[in-house]
Amino acid sequence: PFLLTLLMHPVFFDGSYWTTFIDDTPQLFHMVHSRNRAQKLLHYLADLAVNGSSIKGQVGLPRLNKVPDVPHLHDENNNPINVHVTAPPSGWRDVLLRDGPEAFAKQVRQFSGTLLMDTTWRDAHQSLLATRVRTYDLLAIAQTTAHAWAGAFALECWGGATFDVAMRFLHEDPWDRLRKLRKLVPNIPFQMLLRGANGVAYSSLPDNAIDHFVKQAKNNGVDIFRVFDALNDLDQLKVGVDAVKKAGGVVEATICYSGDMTQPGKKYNLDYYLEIAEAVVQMGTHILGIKDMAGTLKPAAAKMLIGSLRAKYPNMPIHVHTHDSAGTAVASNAACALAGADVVDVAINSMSGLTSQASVNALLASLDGLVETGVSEKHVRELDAYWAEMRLLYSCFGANLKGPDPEVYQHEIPGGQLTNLLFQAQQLGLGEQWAETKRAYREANYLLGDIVKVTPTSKVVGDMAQFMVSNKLTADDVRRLANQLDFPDSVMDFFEGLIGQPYGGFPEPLRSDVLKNKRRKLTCRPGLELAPFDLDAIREDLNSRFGSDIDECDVASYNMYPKVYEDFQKTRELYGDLSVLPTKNFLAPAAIGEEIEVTIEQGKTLIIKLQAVGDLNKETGLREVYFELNGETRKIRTADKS
Ligand code: 3PY
Ligand code: ZN
Repeated sequence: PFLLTLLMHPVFFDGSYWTTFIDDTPQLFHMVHSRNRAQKLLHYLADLAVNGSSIKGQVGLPRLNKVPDVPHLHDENNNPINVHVTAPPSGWRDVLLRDGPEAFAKQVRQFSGTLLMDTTWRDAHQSLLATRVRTYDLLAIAQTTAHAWAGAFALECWGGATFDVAMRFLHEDPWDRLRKLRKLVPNIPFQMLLRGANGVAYSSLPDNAIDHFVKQAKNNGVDIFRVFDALNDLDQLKVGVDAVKKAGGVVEATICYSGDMTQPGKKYNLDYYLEIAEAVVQMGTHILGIKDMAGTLKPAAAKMLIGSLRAKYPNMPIHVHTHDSAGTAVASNAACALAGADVVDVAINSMSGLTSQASVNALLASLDGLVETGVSEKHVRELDAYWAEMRLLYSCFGANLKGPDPEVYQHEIPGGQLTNLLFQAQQLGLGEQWAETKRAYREANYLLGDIVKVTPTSKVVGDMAQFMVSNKLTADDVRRLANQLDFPDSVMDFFEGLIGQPYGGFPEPLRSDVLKNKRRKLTCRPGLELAPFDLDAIREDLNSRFGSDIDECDVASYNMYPKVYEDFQKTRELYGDLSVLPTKNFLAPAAIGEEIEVTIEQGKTLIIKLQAVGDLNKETGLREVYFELNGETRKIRTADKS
């Protein structure tokens, strides 16, 4: 009856313009549109029912077979707080919006204790769950989080790997995530991780693309930008810092901490950090960041480094980030707080520890009676019930890491990469492969000149390590045979200078031997060699290929990841907006008879029930999958890929 109504509509029937038709009859258009959306989702669910999940990195099924419950927070009289009707308490974002970045930084510095940033929505799941946490699950807990973390310095919720993974594996739009979370969390600043001149990509982009990206990020909800360069290359760092300044964001220019500065003879020692810090302060940062991506900042080093910076820059807020890979993050964070850090990073308990950040409640207990944080111990504890379920829901992406890895002081693998490499070794089923990879990683690092290791340089070292393991090469072999070997692309890029200039220069003669005569030897930052992007032409091209609702955020996504963006658009064309599906139904086939509730927009809910999966038609390779959609039977033909 619906199609008939549509076809019998006089405007449609007489062939008038479709667009005019849409404008004049919006109610009919909306019906077509939502039927279309429903139909597309059924195609995804049918494919899942027939072929199982195709999400890369997923091993098995979620260990939670329901939508996680949202816990209640309780006030001081132990009455539940209805977070949907009660506005969240005012927070540091109110200060920022009222007073601007400089005054915000000043007030952060004046806070009598040490503030906390929660990394649960970014680094914690990047480090523990391969960055696979979906917008659906973040939105469900957002209002509760706005209450529970009201006193936080910030929520880290964007950037790093989340951008790429959202589009590539979750088939969702990272900008949409940002905007929706922003609406639900008005009171706490949002922080993102920006890889300096690389934006959120793995290599340099033209400066105008970085400026454009950062402007969209600021306009769509990011307040504070942690900007780093993977080699602490100041020219590369400055590209990101300048972009944030132009966009009006809070700049947290960050020094990457590497190794253990307390050991004698280390390349990255106190003098090195003080020299870089001075340059970063001169760049005009609002906040000075220290980023210990591997978790090798021991308490003694924390005391020395933060204590020295505190004394030298009494007015500069200092924000420290560390990982718990060696099991010392709580102790290190406490040492930072006692040495005068203004902000340290923690994660909600069920998403903390191991390669993630320190547990919030462990740190609160450690600082109890010593340092104020402004965070409610009870509320974050109550919030944790949600994340305990989330760990089960996303268990199919976790590496089987059981405890701290004290070898991190030797191999210095960043948290996220450590889980990733372990996961790969476990997939190969070779126990000894893991020990070998870690050993090779350490050797590869020294071979490359003992570089700072974090995305994208950590990938260079990781690729080199895997290259050495798979070709059974020692560091000496590599040096000796360098001009005959075919190195991974990332290693070639590094030696060419496409990732920036390492402190102390490139190792020679290895650089020349690796590059042979195939690549240049850049001595300046790579962005200087790149022609600016023609943003108008890119927008027009995307418009012509993907429809007229392309906006500046699409242009920015395409600039960062052209191929990933194109694939994302194609998947969207096929299946619609998949971010509306509950996670268990995104990851695992529905059971026969299972009802799935999907809200495709406010007030519009679909009830989908999988009724049956038909036999394979051997001639066509198709199966018929039967659903009930809001009470009506629908049949979807799906290719059986087995
Ligand atoms: C990233 O760049 O994604 C990182 O998490 C670096 O620590
Ligand atoms: Zn980190």
